[in-house]
Amino acid sequence: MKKKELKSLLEGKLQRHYGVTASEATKNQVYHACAMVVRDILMEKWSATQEEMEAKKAKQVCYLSMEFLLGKSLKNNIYNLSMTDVFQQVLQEMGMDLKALEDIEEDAALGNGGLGRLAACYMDALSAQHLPATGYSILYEYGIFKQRIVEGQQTELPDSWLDSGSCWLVAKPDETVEIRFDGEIEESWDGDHLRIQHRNYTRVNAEPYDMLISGYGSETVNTLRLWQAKSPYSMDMHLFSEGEYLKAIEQQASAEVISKILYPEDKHPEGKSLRIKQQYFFVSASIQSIIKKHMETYGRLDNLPDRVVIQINDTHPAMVIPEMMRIMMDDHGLTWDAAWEITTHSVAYTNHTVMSEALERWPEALIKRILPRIHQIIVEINRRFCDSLWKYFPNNWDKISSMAIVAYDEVRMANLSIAGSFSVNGVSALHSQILKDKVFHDFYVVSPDKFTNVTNGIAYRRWLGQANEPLTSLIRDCIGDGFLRNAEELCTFAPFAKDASVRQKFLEVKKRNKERLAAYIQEHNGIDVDTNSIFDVQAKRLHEYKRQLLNIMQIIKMYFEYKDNPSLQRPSRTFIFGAKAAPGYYMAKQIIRLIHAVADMVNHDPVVQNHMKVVFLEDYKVSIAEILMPAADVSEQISVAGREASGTGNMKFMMNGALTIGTLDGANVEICEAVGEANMFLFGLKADEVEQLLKQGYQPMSYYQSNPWIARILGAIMQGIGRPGGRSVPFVDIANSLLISANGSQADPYLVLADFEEYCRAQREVDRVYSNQDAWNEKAILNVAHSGVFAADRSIQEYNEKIWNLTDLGR
Ligand code: RUG
Repeated sequence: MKKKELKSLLEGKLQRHYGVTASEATKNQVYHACAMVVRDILMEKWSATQEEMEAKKAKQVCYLSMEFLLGKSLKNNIYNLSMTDVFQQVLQEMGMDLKALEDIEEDAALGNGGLGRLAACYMDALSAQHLPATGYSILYEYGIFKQRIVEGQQTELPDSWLDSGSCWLVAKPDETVEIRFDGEIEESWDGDHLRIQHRNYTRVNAEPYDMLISGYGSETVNTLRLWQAKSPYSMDMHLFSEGEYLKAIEQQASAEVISKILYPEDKHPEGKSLRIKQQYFFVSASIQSIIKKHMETYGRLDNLPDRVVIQINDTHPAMVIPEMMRIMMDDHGLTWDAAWEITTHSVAYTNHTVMSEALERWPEALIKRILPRIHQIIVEINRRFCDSLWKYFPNNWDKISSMAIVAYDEVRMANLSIAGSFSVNGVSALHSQILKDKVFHDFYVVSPDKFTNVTNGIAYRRWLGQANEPLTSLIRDCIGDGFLRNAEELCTFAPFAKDASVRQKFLEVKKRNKERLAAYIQEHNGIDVDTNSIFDVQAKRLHEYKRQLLNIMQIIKMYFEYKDNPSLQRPSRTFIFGAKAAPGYYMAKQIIRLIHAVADMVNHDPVVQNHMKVVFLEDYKVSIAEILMPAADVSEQISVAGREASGTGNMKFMMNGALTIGTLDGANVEICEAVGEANMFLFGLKADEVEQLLKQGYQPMSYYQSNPWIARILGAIMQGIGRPGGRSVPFVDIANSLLISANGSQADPYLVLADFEEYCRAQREVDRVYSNQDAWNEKAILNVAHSGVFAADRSIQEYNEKIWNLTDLGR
């Protein structure tokens, strides 16, 4: 688009929507005008995509996910439309700055972390690969909480993102569907046809809002459909006139609370009825809309699996299985067998965790009360499934009951997901292997062909192209810009690692990015960090298995080493953390507090502060990650082996030229394969060694007794950590969690003490390599060059080849 045309489009929006000229408009008005212009352009492409899908009778993927962690849209859409330059120029002429407008937009943070961000990356890649897709989720009014640190402790504030975010939503009120909760099921025979009637139910309307999903350089614009809960009942005027104001709106409020807020729990599902309602609400709305559209087009359901594949992102949308059965049997009169055939050929399940506490289980009584018909269907699926297992495991009731979907008064969503789908995939090679060998081994024995792996990937044009313009232009200067369409071309950057002038330029790029982050830290934390120090970053959700504690213990050790020997020669370090803890996760919150106490101690110590600093970035989110990743030298991926399903932050850091210090866990294994062991810092027990140690009886106390550093650090943690000469805070519970087994539970279940010595060794190796800047930069460039395999484009191609078999709209 030419400058002139864009200018007149923007002026038109300002005039018609706000009654102002460009020179009168506020920044906020110009932001909204830009969003409207972009949305119009996308809408045209979206209509063309829909037409093409209809003409080609295309097969599409319906990606059901409770979470889509989208971040900001304006910059991404303008970039994908290749309109960054023209926007910049026109806005400049209007006396505005594109970057400043981008900053007005709040992150759309409809997700907790990796799982939600993955869904957003995949939507982007699907459009870029011109593959037809619709994402389905909930239009949460409040996304993940805003984290505020008060006196070193996390507090949570609501995140209302819609003020700046609603301009990306297209309301589709005519496509509203009805969702039914509670009540009773009445069965009656109509000849030989069983009639199911749902009586006394509570009705909630699901209203769709569509977001248009662009992809880089692609004409395909896909849809992300977000459902909002609305009560069909207006206020009770009788109660209102009686003065019962709260009661008058009670019914309305209890329906609308369903889409009020994203659950901020990450791998800590609780048996809450609101969560069940959220899951069923969005699953039922989505599948009703999918089936309705399919019936309008084809008038039959037997060909549904040829036109639609329903990918469920973790077990959260697993109720799609009984819900599909319900709609096909009760509303369309299909037999059980016909409905089951269609369901199990349409649904595919991605597992994202091996942690048993994160595999969802619902109290059966709760499902029965809230979703009586769904409960009946789940019970019948379970009966038939257990029958079918008999032939594989005759007389083996233990095995069958461990695989059952309903047992011990619980509904096991993972077992339901496996039984009701045609594909089960893990998200890294190691994780998928663990699923087959351990977590779902018995299911694997029954249906080995169902199981597959698709290693995660990232929307690299956002994480490299947009977030790191200086590095992108250095790569472009060396190898051209083909890598922005085909990430595999990044490998042609590898030979430049040997080129001294490229290494020098790489160093300058890193320095610029570190300066940008340093300015952010100065502004938000008031801490002055040295951009010549190693920027060592751990940014991810706070969870014990991710072992932020291991990192902070090593930092305390370094602190003591400088105190013991102030002339110690080492490259200086800036340790940077970004992490939200689930509000109810006590130990995670304690660890955040410990990080702050250590920061207070280190940053105020006159002897140490010139050698090291500790920084905690408040409210870590997508837009902070975009500043953080490009500036990192060291990427901390230090989970206990066998627990992190994949990780995706590890990929983003690598692509921006950080060297990984990590265990052989999740996708770190594949990072190691791609870049080579010599270009990262591996340490720690491997997954099978972890299992073995835990099985044979892990005694963390023996490490405490034999390693004087561990004893000294834990002693300090117990006694109290804080600013020299100031108040210190004791962290007895943290130390105890590593040493004492309470109520029969394993002390230090994530083997922090077992891996401590090895981790410290790897950190000294980081110092050694960093001391030779040339050697470091060579390795960093090789990391960038070998990161192409972690593009979401590759993951999407694999999903398509192994599972989806979609129609390519590009051909
Ligand atoms: O913890 C996993 C990450 O390892 C993974 O990279 C990400 C995307 O696959 O999903 C995360 N995850 C898992 N988030 N929530 C869950 C709970 O099942």
